[in-house]
Amino acid sequence: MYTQSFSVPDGSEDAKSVGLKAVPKALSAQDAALQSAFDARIDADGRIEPREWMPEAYRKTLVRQISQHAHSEIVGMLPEANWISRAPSLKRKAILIAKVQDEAGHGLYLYSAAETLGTSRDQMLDGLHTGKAKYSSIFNYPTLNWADVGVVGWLVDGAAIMNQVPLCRCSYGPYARAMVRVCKEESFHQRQGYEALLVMMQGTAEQKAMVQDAVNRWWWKCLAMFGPPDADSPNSAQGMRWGIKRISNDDLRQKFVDATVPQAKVLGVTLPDPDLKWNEARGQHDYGQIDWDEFWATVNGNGPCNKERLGARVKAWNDGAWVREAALAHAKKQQVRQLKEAA
Ligand code: BYC
Repeated sequence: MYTQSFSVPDGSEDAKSVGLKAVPKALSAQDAALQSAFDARIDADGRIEPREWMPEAYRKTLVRQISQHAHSEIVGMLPEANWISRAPSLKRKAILIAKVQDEAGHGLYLYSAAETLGTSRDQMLDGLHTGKAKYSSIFNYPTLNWADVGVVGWLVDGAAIMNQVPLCRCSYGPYARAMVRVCKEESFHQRQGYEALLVMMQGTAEQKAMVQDAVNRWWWKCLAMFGPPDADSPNSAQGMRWGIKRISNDDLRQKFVDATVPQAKVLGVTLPDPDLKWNEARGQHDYGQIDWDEFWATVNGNGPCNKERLGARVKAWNDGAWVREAALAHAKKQQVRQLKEAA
């Protein structure tokens, strides 16, 4: 089962029963002072940096979210990499290779950001490989044809940007800074996907039908990507209180729908939702019901590609063992040489 949340020992049972402020029960006078300095920094919208004091529950939440995010980036390489060898032209192949490489880079920035919280990369990857850690539901669906690659760029990366731009203002410095670069690259990814689809929509009837079919298959999965409705989101209130999350799951989902509708019109595709319509009074679009049972089944390991995705990551890790061993042996040799020279 690929279900359990990533659990990092925090040395404190109290952290499990936190309220809106994660204050362990018996705080020493020194800890109480540190906690109030931390709260004041958060209230003033300041940044927390790695060597500064932070409540264990804040650290644990960040490790959970950032490591899940990192896993999503590297698992997210798989559905698109599947099309590198079959891209329809050299230009599309070069763009796709660059995009997939960017996702690997995003994974690296994010693992590095999480490491500053005192967790090791091996520990995080073990969480992924043993199925304890989550990664985004969206990457458990197959990319069936070339139009899927365009739609993943347009809608999946579009949803990712909507979710990630507010993370550039996250209260934890290393995560916020990593997100600035990630968002710049994601916005290139989104535009390349949209442009590839615009070209297909000027092609044959068959090409147009491929695009519409891909939009039909991905639309609802992208809406679910933002996470459960606010009322069913156990982590939201605390995440927002700490300035980790800035905009709620439902508000981001609404912004995504409102931004995407006009783009779909320009593209000439229909979004597969009979209930999707402009609500004059709200100044936003109404939309239909998301299938949350399907979302949770996928998050809990039973989506169409969960086993394939995890299998590919475990195989890559095992196949790369010799590279890690060689790098360590080389580093050791260099260290011995430097010590000899210094002596
Ligand atoms: N899939 O209380 P909630 C990308 C989990 S990368 C799976 O609302 P939170 C891209 C959630 O983890 C996309 N699980 O949680 C990459 C929690 O479980 P745990 C990834 C999900 O943390 C390559 C439980 O449901 N983006 O786009 O406040 C190529 C309850 O949820 C999902 C990020 O990771 C999901 N969709 O909010 C192209 C961004 N949604 O951990 C594109 C950073 C929820 O308690 N992360 N869950 O066991 C976030 O912004 C937040 O963590 C989330 C969830 C909005 C995802």
